[in-house]
Amino acid sequence: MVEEQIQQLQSAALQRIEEAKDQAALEQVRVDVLGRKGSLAQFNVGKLAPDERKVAGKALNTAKQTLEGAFETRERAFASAALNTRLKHEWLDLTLPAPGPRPGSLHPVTIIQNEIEDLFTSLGFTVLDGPEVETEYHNFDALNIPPEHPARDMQDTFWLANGHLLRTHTSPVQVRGMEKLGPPLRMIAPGRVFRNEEVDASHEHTFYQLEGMMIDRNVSVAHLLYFMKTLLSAIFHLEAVVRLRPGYFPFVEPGFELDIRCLICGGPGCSVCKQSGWVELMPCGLVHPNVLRVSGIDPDVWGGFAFGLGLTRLAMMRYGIDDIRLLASGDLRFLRQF
Ligand code: 2NL
Repeated sequence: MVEEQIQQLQSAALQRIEEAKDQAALEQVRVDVLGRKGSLAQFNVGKLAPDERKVAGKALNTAKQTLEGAFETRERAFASAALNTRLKHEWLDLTLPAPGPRPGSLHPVTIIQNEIEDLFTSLGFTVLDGPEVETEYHNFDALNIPPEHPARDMQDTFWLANGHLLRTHTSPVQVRGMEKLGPPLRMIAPGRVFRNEEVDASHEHTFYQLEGMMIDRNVSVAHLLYFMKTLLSAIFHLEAVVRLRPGYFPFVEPGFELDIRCLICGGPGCSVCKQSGWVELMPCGLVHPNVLRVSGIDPDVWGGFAFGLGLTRLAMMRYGIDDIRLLASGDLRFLRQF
């Protein structure tokens, strides 16, 4: 009798399990049937006569096991249906072509630096590198800029607590080159330099310079002009027309400002050359005897020319970049154009 009731309950429960629409409905059936106050729990086997108790207990256990199995099967069906739905929505077409490589590109200043390095290397110059944190001696003293000299005010320097400084030009690399290599020598020193500047569209505290120097016997301003014209013609891909004006720098004597005929208007005058027909491009000169002497080179035997070139300014001129701050901005929209 009890056994029959249990079997009926089991079939009813199996039917409900089969009909449950989702996991929540299934959970409700489980509570109703297997729960602490569920329909199976109402059979109090303890109250039955011993022979009935045995049969009923066995039937209860069987029903419980059967139902638990059915719950599990239904649950798995729900899980796999959910997975199938998800997979259908996350479908990925593996036959589509790959997006292809996204190569980087050289920074505009690096492009110019590489070109100038190639040119000077072909003319027998060595490319030198040196520290960005320099001694006061190599940045100033060895360049004929004594402590009280106004030229120190011309350089707004980042001084470090230990008396060293961030180099304000790449000249100290050349001082180290003279000390180490001795004459005759041809070298260029490209690199990053630092000045304590108020930053705006045309001023940066960090920018790139390339200085160069040739020391040999009987080096004259004619050599200086020849090398500078060769350099500029290669950079601008045309026969550069240049002129020298007197300029003052403590490390050269005589010193010059080298101008190039305006590349935009070719002479008559425009906004780029401020109507003068010339663009100021390169400070240069013959190396001062004091500079040679302190680095162990005899100025009575050896002489040379030296020049400074603003790599950052050159890059801005070539590519028409109107704001110097773009160069170190790391903005990919800017960098991808080169
Ligand atoms: C500049 C740089 C110039 C030099 C730099 C130089 C270096 C040594 C000796 C002599 Cl070790 N000269 N470099 C020469 C002439 C001009 O210009 O930043 N001028 C504003």
